Amino acid sequence: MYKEIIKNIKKYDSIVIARHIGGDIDAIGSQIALKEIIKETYPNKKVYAVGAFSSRFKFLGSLDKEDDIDFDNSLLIVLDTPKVSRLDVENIAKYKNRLRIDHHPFEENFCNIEWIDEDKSSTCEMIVDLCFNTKLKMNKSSAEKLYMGIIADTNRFLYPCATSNTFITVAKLISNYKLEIPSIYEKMYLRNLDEIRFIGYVFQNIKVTKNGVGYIKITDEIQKKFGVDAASAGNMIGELSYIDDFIVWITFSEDKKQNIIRVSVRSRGPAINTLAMQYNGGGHKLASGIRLPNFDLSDEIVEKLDIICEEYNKNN
Ligand SMILES: [Mn+2]
Repeated sequence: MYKEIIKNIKKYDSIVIARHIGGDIDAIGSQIALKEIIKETYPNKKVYAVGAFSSRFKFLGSLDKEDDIDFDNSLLIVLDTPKVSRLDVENIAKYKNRLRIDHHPFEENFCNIEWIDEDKSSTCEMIVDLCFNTKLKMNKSSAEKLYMGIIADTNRFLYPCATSNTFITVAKLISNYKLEIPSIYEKMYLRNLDEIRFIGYVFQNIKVTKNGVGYIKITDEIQKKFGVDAASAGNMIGELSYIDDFIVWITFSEDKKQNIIRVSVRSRGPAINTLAMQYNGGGHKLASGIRLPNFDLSDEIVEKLDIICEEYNKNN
């Protein structure tokens, strides 16, 4: 697979790198890092990292527009995206040649070459492996972004997707590129007091069902009251791990700008991605996301999760 990927990167002078909508640190980090890596290895190639920019992740760098791309003669590399409908790119059909690198559970095939590895913590970990096994060259900047993606998707090695291989990869990355961990964590985790007070609100107000589903609806009004944005509200899910009363936890946060409700679900036991798929969402077995038009279906989803937990409790 490594050979096949390199062969294709070599073949094209123009390469476009895309990833899922609502890009997170793993998606945008792997995207911008891979662009830097290809530029470092093949300085004459044109490389574009495309998709919506999020000022929240400005420490990862900036993105390019899809203008003046010669689609017929470009290679599209899709990162961290299990479904074509989740892709943040104008029109995938414009690209004849597509390559995908992803660690989500397989959902559908939409590229001619696909490297899918569910056992990898993150797409960033896959890109590091790709570099360590080929002549693709990282530098300190790309290594730092890839490290950030691994840290984000494992929640600082808290989640079970962090395997012994992840630790080996990360150790090599830190020592080869002399990564300065305190400054990286400062970029990723420094927060203002408004956000911390908002976390306090979430802890105070989250409810729990009979069978262990923690749930909270975070309206636009609440976000305004605490001076946080929809992205911060969506990120609250990461704060709720290791609460003994929850087996599954879910946040519904209103995004007034996009006119949607961002839903994040996490589990410590039962798989929740099949339920997410029923609502046009998806993701990993224990970590999924959904987008809803409004709060109408939220109670129904919580009820279904409660049934999933009831089943799970019977058997465990
Ligand atoms: Mn990811």
